[in-house]
Amino acid sequence: MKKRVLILTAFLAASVCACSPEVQRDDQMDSGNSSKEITVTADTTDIDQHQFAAGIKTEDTEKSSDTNSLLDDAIVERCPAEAEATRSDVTYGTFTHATYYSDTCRMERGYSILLPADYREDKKYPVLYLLHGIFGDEYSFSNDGSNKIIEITGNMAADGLIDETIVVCPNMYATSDPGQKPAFDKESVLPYDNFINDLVNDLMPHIEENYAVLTGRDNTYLAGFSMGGRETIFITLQRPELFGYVCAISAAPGIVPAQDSFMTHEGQITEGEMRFANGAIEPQVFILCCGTRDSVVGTFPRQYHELFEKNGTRHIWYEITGANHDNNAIKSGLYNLFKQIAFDKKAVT
Ligand code: FER
Repeated sequence: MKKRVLILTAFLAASVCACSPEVQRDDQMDSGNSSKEITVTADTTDIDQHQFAAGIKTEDTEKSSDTNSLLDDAIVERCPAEAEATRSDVTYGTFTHATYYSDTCRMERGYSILLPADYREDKKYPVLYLLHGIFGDEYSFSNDGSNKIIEITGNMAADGLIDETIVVCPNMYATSDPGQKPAFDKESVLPYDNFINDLVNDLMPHIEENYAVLTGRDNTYLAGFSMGGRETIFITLQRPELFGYVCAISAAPGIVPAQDSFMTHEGQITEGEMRFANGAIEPQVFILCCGTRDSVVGTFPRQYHELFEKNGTRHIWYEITGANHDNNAIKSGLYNLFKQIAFDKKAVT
């Protein structure tokens, strides 16, 4: 059944107005249809879904000049150029694709996995679960070379800052109905909120059984972009004992009740529940970040930060000056997550 969503028009128009001319050009590059009425069908193939799944395509104009940032725990807004560079002295890992049976979804489901170049069964590696944006799937990150995930993890491991790390990119749309598709309405979003069950009960056990991974929260990391950032926060609050290092990049609205140009969100939890349960173990590192020019989620990540502050939920909040809903934010979040891991783990050993 077709569902008409006219609000996208107003949203895109509003987001363009809120930006400088420079940023408008970037946005137009991606959608080019900000003044048109957009019809979102049940399969939502007629809007550019890529901007949601893995970020808007923008040129990286502002490179960080920070070259010696790894010796401390300071946040660096931009992923340093050398951290994302393709180096001839580093052998990088590669993404492959595999499947697992999900009891939650009652079907076989896919994931992409980045194994270090010299991955060996007789070693053990920490794991990052990395969650894509709305309309995405397990290929959203692995098909987009400009997020530099391979380079950032490879370079930081080659420099001895972090252990070689496995990155698992699941399909976050945890539905048991193969015909169900994501869209901006309450029913269509539910499978994202159900992903916590698939992750914890199906995917993580599968990864732990089939790969040489270190287990436990010290070696299990969670990060996500946009819709994936929203679920990262939700999952971390629900299961803080599972993930020691967490980063929610440009987190989408809907954890708490909200209204934006896309839809009304009833909220997964209340504002007062934006905290860990009393006595809960908390992540060693819990980062929230967002670009200052995010044209999709706007100030919702900041709202999460403010709720965390109000509720005494320990976290790191920072903004990436000039970044949109794009890979500049993704690279920054990943880099800083690994940087905090590097610092934290060095500090304890
Ligand atoms: C919303 C705004 C943004 C929303 C989801 C998003 C489900 C996600 C954007 C993305 O993943 O890029 O209101 O509601």
